Amino acid sequence: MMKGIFSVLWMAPGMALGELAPMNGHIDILPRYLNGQWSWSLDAPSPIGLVAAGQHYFPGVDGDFFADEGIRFTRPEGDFWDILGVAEEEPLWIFPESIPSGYEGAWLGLGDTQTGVFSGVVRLSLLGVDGPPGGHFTMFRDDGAVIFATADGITAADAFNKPAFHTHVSWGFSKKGLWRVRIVASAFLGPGQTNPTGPSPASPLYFAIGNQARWRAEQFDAAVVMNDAIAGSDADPDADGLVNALEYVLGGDPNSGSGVGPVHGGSIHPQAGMNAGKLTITFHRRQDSSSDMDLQPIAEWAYSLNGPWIPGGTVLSVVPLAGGWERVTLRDASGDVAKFARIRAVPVP
Ligand SMILES: [Ca+2]
Ligand SMILES: [Ca+2]
Repeated sequence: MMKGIFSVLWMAPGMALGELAPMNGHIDILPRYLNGQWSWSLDAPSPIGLVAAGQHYFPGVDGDFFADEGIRFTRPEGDFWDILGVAEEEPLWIFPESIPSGYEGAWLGLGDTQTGVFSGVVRLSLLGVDGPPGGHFTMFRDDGAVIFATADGITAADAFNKPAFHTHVSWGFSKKGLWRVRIVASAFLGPGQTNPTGPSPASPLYFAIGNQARWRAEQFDAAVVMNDAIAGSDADPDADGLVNALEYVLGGDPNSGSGVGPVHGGSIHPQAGMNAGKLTITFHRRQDSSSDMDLQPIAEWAYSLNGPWIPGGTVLSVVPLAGGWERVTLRDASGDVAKFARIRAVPVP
């Protein structure tokens, strides 16, 4: 996986920087060539309509596709599907080529080619994919045609002669997280295979799978969103002592040192207290504890700052708040009296 080395390529004229915005529904990707220059656009349902590429992300929910909960599938049996980069029976996440009626997620096609501009096809090549370490991206069609696949490296074979008409494809990812897929277009202006256009700038397409990745896409602008040193789980870009993973689970703003959570309006720093002679800790968490949430906060207790840290606690109160949040107070449940308590962000099982 390459990181960050092409960050100037997508700052093409007319593309503004800013936080990424979600885009759902039927979306067509349009490489276009006008006045000797390539550009990339996205054609989305109203009210978004036609916009320059590079400013939106496609949200994916980690839930069973067949139960209408999200875009999680299971890798089929058979050696052919090794190309997806996951073992048989393992999960993978697919923005699908074909959808059931009423589907509200993002499904992405390649739009109609401009008429009267090119001689022959528009060739799309995979320039690079950034995403979770060890993850793989595959673009394929339901008939089994593999168009792009990173599990066997990115080579000249990762190319597609796009038909003139609008066509949909599946976009598969082997891990949850935030992904950037960059595609380059080229074509001939003719007559025949003459007058090549040269390659287009790379189009960044952002896919955010799982609640934490969607949160990341909404918190950081395109210039830094793929930079783990700023937007990654372990980073603390606002230097308030809470790494982004803790900002995420406690409802903080990763770009502000404010101690008040912008969504739930309470303290993002856990508060210590006493109840019946025992230590308590109060913190905020999401009411949703589905796998889509990725991380959740748990309380741990210790007699010394060096540990051992023992997870658990007796629930004293759970107060529902706006925006799907709640405020929780736990009390030390040990026989002795703990002197220290902390909150740790752990994966949702
Ligand atoms: Ca922070
Ligand atoms: Ca913060």
